[in-house]
Amino acid sequence: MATNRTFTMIKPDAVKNGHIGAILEKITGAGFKIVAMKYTQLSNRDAGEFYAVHNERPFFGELVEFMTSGPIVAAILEKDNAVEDFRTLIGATNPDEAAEGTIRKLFATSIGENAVHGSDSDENAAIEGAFHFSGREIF
Ligand code: DAT
Ligand code: MG
Repeated sequence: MATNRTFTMIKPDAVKNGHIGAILEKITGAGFKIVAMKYTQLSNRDAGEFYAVHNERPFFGELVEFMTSGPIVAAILEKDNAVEDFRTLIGATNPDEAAEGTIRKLFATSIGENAVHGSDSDENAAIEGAFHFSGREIF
């Protein structure tokens, strides 16, 4: 059975472009409750660990460089069917392929700088949430 939490980051491109407020409005407007949130910046080590599954991919260096290039907003979100519904809300990895009205269609710059992260499974949602938040930061 699907759990009811997912993990997201508003990535450095969207923060730099002034989209934090609009993205949070899309998220809460779609029925997600914010149960943890922080404004922070990833170190090289953080980003390398977070994206370790991609470390053999040709874009890994660029990905780490981009994800550490400025502050991000990290959050844990709660809703029924959170992981799947949030992936639908953000749209495809490549904004050119993302459906109209999705967060990536509206706010992403490119496939590499694509505005938001969303966990791809319940297991990863739990791992990613725990990577960024301690128990007493989750409400
Ligand atoms: P998603 O973020 O949609 O889960 P992913 O897990 O396949 O996508 O990749 C993680 C991030 O890596 C993605 O958000 C942006 C970057 N990325 C993926 N594919 C890429 C590519 N072909 N070129 C550049 N960056 C890419
Ligand atoms: Mg992914």
